[in-house]
Amino acid sequence: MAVTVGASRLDLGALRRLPIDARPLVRPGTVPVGMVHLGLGAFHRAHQAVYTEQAVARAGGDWGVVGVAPRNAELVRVLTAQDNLFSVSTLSAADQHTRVIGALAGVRLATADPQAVVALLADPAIRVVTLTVTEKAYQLDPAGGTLRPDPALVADLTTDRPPATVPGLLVRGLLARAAADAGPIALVSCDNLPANGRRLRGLVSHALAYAGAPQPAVDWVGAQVGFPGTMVDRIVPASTAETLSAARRALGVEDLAAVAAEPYTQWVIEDDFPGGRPAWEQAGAVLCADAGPWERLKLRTLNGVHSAAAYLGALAGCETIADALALPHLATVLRRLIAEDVAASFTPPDDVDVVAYGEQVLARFGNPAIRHRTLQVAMDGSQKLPQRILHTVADLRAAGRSARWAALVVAAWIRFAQGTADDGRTLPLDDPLADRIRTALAGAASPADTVAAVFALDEVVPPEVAADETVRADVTAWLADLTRHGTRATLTSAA
Ligand code: CS2
Repeated sequence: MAVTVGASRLDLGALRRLPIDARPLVRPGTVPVGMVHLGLGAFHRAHQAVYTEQAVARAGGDWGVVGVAPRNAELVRVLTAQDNLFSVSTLSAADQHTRVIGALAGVRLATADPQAVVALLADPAIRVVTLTVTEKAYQLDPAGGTLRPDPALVADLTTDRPPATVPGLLVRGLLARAAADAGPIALVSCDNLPANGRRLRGLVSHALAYAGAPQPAVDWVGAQVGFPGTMVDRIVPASTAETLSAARRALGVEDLAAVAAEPYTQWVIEDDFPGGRPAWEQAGAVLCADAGPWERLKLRTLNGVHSAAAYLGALAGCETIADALALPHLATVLRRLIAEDVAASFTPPDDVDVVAYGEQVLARFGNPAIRHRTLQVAMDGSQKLPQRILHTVADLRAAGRSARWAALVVAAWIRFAQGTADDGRTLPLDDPLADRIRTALAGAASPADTVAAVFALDEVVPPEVAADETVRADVTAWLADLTRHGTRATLTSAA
């Protein structure tokens, strides 16, 4: 549907014209600032922003959020023009509900004014920093979690120039906060990394060491900064023209920062907030001592199966995850992946039935109103595969079990990285390690050579998986099938 020319814009003045149930739960601009969020992408807007607004509406607290976009100048321009307002449309097959969210108290663009971000992190009013910056922004080796700084991060850590990377911003901010003794704070990773709280703590401590930070500052960070781990969940595809049209139909005004999301939402948070936190439990979040089991459940079952559907779907020419789910036999194969491999690889939290959880995940993937592109889920595979699939493989093999279905996902990723779909169309390799992956693939002719070359990428493939001949043979056999017979035939004979 075409955008209506001249439709007025979402901003504070437009709120009173909105349907009552589409208005924010708090009066925008009236909640004092207490939080910074790094990474203003669609996921944040439909997840932490929604929880935080609801927590403040129910329980109060000075938890207005300053949203920092690392690079997206256009989004910051739009949100500024809209008085920091945006809407979330919750979509199911039968229903749409759109509401404007009033959580954001301000927005900043890190590349335009990094010092303002550093100053915020050192501001005693700020006591919580949440992050959704995607896996690659942490600059950690995905398999092992050690720091692999690129030249921009090295410059951030070893020179005085304004920081240009997320770890650079955090380290400069923490050093400024330590120098000002500005009080305790929690840095909360909400990215799909394994043990994300521990990873972020490790990142900060490696980066401080790399920067040669003085011992009193290192001690201050050790004593004053919490790194709670979290499990975050809601399917929120990148916004499209359709997302904006749906928001406009519901609101009667133009919202250029609109997002659309599925109804399901979950947030499990370790309760380690030395400077306090919003009452997120009032908004349905679960606060606990250890989010690890929830995180494994979600990364392996939801995200692992998502990646499986994305690679196999993209190879078969499917545009969206929902289309992929409709491929003959794909759902059967994903059910076997869940029941035979994923469920056998770890102990779930609170006696969750992994197979039932997996059924719910498959139903969510099939939501026809959520047009999540296979290529979006497929991107950054090198950063995602370890926690989504390769740790499942490692744990199954350590227990002496087969990892045959997980091996199919590894093979599908490799075939995807080779760059051609079954119908001959080119598939984009959008990955921070794209050059290394391409170089590895270029020299290999047979499926066995290809798997050997990919298994030699030690920042992606854990050593015990790379050395496992059974896994290597399984991945090679699947890759040979996908190459010779195509995805549909491979699924038919596997199911
Ligand atoms: C997806 C996730 O893009 C991806 O890699 O698997 O963004 C997924 O939609 C979310 O983690 C759901 O909580």
